[in-house]
Amino acid sequence: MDGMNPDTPVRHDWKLAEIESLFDLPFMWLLSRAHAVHAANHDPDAVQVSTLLSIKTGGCPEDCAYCPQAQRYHTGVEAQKLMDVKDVLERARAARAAGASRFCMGAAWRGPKDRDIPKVAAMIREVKALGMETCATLGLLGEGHAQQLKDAGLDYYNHNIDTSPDYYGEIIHTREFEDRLDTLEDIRVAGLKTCCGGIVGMGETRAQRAGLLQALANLPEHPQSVPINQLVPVPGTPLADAQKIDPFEFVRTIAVARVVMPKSVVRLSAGRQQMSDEMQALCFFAGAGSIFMGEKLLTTGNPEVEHDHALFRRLDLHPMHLNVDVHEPGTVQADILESCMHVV
Ligand code: SAM
Ligand code: DTB
Ligand code: SF4
Repeated sequence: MDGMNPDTPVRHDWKLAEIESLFDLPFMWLLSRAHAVHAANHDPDAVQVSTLLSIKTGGCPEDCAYCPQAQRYHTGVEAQKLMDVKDVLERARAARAAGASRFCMGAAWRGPKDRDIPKVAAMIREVKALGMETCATLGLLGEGHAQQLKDAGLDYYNHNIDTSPDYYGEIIHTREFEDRLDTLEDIRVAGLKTCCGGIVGMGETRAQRAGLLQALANLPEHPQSVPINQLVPVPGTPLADAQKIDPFEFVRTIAVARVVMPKSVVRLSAGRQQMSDEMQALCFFAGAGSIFMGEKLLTTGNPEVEHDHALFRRLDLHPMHLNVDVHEPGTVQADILESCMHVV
């Protein structure tokens, strides 16, 4: 079967039935295959570490059924205005000191207004000057926005398709699936790296999880970064009481993402606070090569940094892409590496 050989070339013509049959493999077979693809294309001991910051929180006009920041749902998230550049920089420095190599700035907008771009561009320039990779997730981009962000030094733009095209209408009504594809195209054309994934555990079927991965894998280029989020159910949102996805089904989703997009970095994204350490270990084995580190995602919780450092130690994992010579004694990064590698 295609996708069963770890040397399978990058493909953009995945059929839904092929992806469904990967999901249907016996669990152990699927995991062995996914790990083989992972090890053939990536260092399986290295995990890319990103930290998120909500630079503009709440009050969003959109109706995404999962989102605590949509104004129309009563979730207790207080709307705040766009942060000041100096406060963002302080948080980026702290994230770098805790071991993050990429800093992701998120805004609860449908999309940025023209007047927002210079301020976000200033944030990007300053964070970049710290030696970190930069990522922004600001919603739908308008004319020229992607290029202006690129010119400011942005490395990645995160824009998720969230779910399969045939389930999308159950989750979001205020913008179309095609609007998202247009923004993804703007990102690609501007030469930014794409971070694009979705959410599982929103009541979709396995076929729809396969449809999400098919839509991602059949983009003109595979996203360099593929965040797979497990729904964080937030009281007040329409999905507050969604049935939790079976943990092994979530691991399967990571494994199939790994096989169909062999060169991409798959991120074990939101939902880690609700996962056991053992489940996360299975996700790393199945091909996850990135996490968000830091006690908060945008508005919801994430594991404690110390807990993640200990998990890395217990699994002999280490953070990827530190921007200084990590072996130079006395640097913050050397201390982090040492702390992560120390066997407890
Ligand atoms: N407003 C912008 C947008 O929608 O593109 C950027 C921020 S938005 C919060 C970024 C992504 O976070 C969403 O596309 C969704 O995939 C993810 N997300 C939001 N709420 C979530 C939740 N409760 N559980 C899991 N993922 C969530
Ligand atoms: C992504 O795919 N997940 C992140 C990031 N990209 C922006 C966001 C997760 C948000 C979880 C809900 C919250 O904390 O508000
Ligand atoms: Fe707004 Fe983004 Fe949340 Fe949708 S996901 S409601 S666009 S902040």
